Amino acid sequence: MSFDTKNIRNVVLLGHPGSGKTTFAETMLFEAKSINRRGNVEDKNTVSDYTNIEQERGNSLFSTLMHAFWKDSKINILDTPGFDDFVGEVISSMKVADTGVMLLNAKSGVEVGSELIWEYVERFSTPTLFVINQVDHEKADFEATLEQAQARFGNKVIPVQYPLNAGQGFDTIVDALRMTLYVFPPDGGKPEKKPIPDSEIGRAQEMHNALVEAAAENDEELMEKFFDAGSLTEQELAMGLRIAIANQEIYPVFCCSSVNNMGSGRIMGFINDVCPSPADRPAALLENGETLECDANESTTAFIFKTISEPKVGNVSYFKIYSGKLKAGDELVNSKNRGSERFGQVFIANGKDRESVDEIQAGDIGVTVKLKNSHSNNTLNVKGTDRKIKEMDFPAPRIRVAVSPPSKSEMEKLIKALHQIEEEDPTLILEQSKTLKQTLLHGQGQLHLDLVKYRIEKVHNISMDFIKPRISYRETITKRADTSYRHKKQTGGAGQFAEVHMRIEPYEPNMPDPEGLNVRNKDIEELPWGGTLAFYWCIVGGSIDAKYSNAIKKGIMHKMEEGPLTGSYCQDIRVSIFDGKMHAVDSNDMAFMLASTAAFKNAFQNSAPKLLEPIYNLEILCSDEVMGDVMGDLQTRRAIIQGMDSDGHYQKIKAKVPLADLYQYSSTLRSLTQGRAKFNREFSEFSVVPFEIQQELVKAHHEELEEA
Ligand SMILES: Nc1nc2c(ncn2[C@@H]2O[C@H](COP(=O)(O)OP(=O)(O)O)[C@@H](O)[C@H]2O)c(=O)[nH]1
Ligand SMILES: [Mg+2]
Repeated sequence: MSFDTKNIRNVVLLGHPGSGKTTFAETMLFEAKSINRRGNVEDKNTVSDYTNIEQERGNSLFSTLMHAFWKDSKINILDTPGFDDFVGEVISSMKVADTGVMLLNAKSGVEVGSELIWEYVERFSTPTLFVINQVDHEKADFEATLEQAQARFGNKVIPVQYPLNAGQGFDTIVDALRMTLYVFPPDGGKPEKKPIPDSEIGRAQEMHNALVEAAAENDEELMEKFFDAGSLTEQELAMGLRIAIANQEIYPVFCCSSVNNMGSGRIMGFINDVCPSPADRPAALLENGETLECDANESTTAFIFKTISEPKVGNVSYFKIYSGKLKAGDELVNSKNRGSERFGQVFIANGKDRESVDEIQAGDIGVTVKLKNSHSNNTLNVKGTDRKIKEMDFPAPRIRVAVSPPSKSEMEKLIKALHQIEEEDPTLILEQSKTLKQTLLHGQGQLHLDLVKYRIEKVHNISMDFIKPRISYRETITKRADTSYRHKKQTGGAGQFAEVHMRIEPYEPNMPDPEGLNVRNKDIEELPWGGTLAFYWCIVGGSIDAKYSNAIKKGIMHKMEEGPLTGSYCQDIRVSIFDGKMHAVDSNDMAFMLASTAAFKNAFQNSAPKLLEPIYNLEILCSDEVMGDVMGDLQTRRAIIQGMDSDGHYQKIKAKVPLADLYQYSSTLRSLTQGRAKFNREFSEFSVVPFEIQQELVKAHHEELEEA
């Protein structure tokens, strides 16, 4: 059985953690009879949250692919984790989805997680519905949630339904699109359809008209019909809405109680009738700027949006067919590495359960196992076709930790396992930092890195501890110093002799030439770690042969790489070599290198050296009520507030904060605000470390050197 493109609906469930996405997916599957028993999050038996760690924590941490057959459609459902830490899972699911379903929690209104995801709805131009869930909750406030959604997401947010009796005992929905009242039996499921009572007819009609207007707005023919007849038929309405939704001109709002199984059937019906099929979406963008229509009769192109490795199975790849068809046994060529891959089996999935199928068509989402060398973001084509679907972009990491090194043999195993996780997770970066002499993990948040640790320990059986990562400081100078150093050694046969006189000064672009010196040659070098070394040759009268200038510069670079204060990189220094001595027999490159290293070190100590630390721009989005706590905490982190902005119900704080004070910021912020805040950070500049902190760091470095 293979579904035609036009009958496929790829739906991604979005929203703040706890809004009920996983529960909603479960009711969809149950209503569509994909499962005959409805699990729940509390009993840890939902189809979507099937991994041990998700069940342990009671939250989704990975995106999960499921599907439900409803009327004519195969609805592929991608349930995503709501935490901002796992935004990578959201991005990859949104890449392949054609409709977003954003769940809002009727008892808490629009929460920060949903706001954050909205950014991606806009970026991907995903046609999106809202579902105001949990209307059965005693504290449910549908109206307030709807108002907040309109305030936050704009006046294209238009209700299709409202609950007649929200709160405990909820069982009735007024549907203004169908102009029908739905009354659910106590255990949910299929509602009884009734006429809308007189008391509600006014409001329902008003909502209906708003929908009709939205549907007819961009279609003159429909508009005329509407004015002539005073209404549209259900089919005309659906047609108009289909276009309006696909163009993101309307975000219709539904209501639902997932836990009581009331409302999901109607929403699936709407997805079937009105939401876009993959062929109704704009053609997919390719890396070369061309586009690709979703057409089953074209040659085959598949795009891998997610890979995971499963114990016993190995590599599991999730892919979408962007054009053509894929049969089990087909061979495709990876457009990145040109390797040929056999899709021995093609599956459709419901969480951990996979069902093998013969073929899937353009627009559909499938799963395969045991691909040899294909990863997330790779496009595979039938031989003779060469396309690359535009790759997904993932946000830069926000936090970092260092890995406490276990024994050497364990370390090798650990790095290998981390590499494997890194390969599956594009939002995680593993870095072996030579300068910091640490293995670092950069991720999206504490939860994200905790999940990595969990997998390393439980799946790979390696113990792993996180420690505080070192900070990459820089060293520079603040005043001029002149110095000279004579290197002289007499051992057995040939001796070593070199004498170097140098001036060092803080470097600034376009600074005047060094006072009183005669500049012969300027070598201004951008350093690989940032900043500049300006190396001036000012020797007059041949006191040092120019052939030694390279060795002298090397000697300086050597110390610039391991600064005199704390062993950190040095930057922004001008060194002028203005005098010296050499010996006809005993002078050589080595001698001049050693002399210049020592001279540089001396001069550095005498030029009021300063330690610089990395400063990050921090941007925090938080709700009003936690603003005070967030600001209070920032004050303990040497933060400099740059600005505050209010954005709907949210406050945006911009600050500059030293990286050294951002350690564990992600978990602090989460516990401080119960998840009602998020942050981004970005390197800004290096700035001078306060004197007391500099002294502590210098002392610590010297102690470390003595120990070694
Ligand atoms: N009262 C009520 N609780 C719900 C509803 N939907 C979900 N929940 C509960 O809300 C919590 C979070 O649900 P879950 O599906 O895991 O949310 P997710 O994080 O968005 O996937 C769980 O305790 C659910 O039982 C609902 O419609 N009504
Ligand atoms: Mg969930």
